[in-house]
Amino acid sequence: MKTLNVAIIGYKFMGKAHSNAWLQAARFFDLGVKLNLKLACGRDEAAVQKFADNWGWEEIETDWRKVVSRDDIDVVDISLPQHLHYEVALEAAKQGKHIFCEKPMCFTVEQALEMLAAAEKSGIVHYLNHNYRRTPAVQLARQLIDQQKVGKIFHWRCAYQQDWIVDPDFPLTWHLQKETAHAGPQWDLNSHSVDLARFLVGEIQSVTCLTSNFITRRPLAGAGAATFSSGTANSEEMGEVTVEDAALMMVQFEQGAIGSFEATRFATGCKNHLTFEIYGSKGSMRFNLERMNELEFYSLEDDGENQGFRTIMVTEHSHPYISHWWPPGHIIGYEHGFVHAVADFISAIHTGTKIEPNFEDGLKCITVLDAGLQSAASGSQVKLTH
Ligand code: SOE
Repeated sequence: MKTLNVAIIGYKFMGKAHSNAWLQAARFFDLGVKLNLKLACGRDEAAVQKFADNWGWEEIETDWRKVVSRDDIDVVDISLPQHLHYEVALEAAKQGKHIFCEKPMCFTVEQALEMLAAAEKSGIVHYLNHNYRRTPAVQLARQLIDQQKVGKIFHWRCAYQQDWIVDPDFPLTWHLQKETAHAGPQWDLNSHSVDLARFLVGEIQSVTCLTSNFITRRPLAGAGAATFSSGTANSEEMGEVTVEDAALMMVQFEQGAIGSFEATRFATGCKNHLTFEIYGSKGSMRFNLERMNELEFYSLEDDGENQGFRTIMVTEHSHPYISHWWPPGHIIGYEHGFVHAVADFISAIHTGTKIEPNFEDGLKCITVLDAGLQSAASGSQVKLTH
């Protein structure tokens, strides 16, 4: 059986979620190849060694350029903050490595075009980890749409609400600085929501967006400060927040529907509250990531007096991915979408096929997000040219 040697670059939150997926995929899916957790890379040698020991990565490296140029590496997993995606992905593509890259893809449309061109030129499998697409309930929503159970879609309503920086003492982490994040929730959260909208409704042709800042200065980050975690001993010194705190975007879809996207880290009480609603000519659907095993469905095909939103428990073996896991009602979690992504990514490599979302999807997503920032800056609608 062929072995694929995987290297992961980055070892924080996404490094953890991806490592779990690289380990679990072979245990729950018949991949057709053997996965070898060959190498973990990060600047802090002691930290990445501890990470590698915990997850079973064979070797460590502190220089990503050495990783992507090694002949014995087949797959590069980019689990880094987004300001590093472009440079690493370009070099990994040039070296012919299959790429499993975290979202959001990069900073600009130009970077996305270059990443896509390099990946296509090398003939590699390139995947952009919008992990929520591989939530069984989201896949079921797509099946119901494809079966015309919702009919023509009129409305898309989506909100991705978190609250981890509502505390003014939360420090100035990389997510809150333009040079490392490019933008705030418009990039970090609306990238997920736009990907889901493209997957479930279709392409977007125009965007109108506004953004807001609620806290403009924060203490400089001390030790342990990270996503969702304020760490300790943050500095007395303050720094400027250089990205938006919230974004509100309205879009026109090419197929005629209109859509709204709310993205914020100031929705107090909402932890990872990604919700969408789809309203169509024959029915409607509602999804809430914090209740990710459920999909609410309304059908005009039900008898008149029996019409109403029903909650589908998406845990039957006939539902997407579930047959690989547990009996009905034994729910799955956040980490399972990453395992589904690894399984589908390896299948794409093994069968020489494409996987979605990939860098082409990423380019279309970045185009929408960037149009949103342009609209917020100008105060006008921005029409997209694909
Ligand atoms: C922080 O907002 C974050 O970790 C995002 O970067 C992830 O993409 C999201 O899935 C959870 O929240």
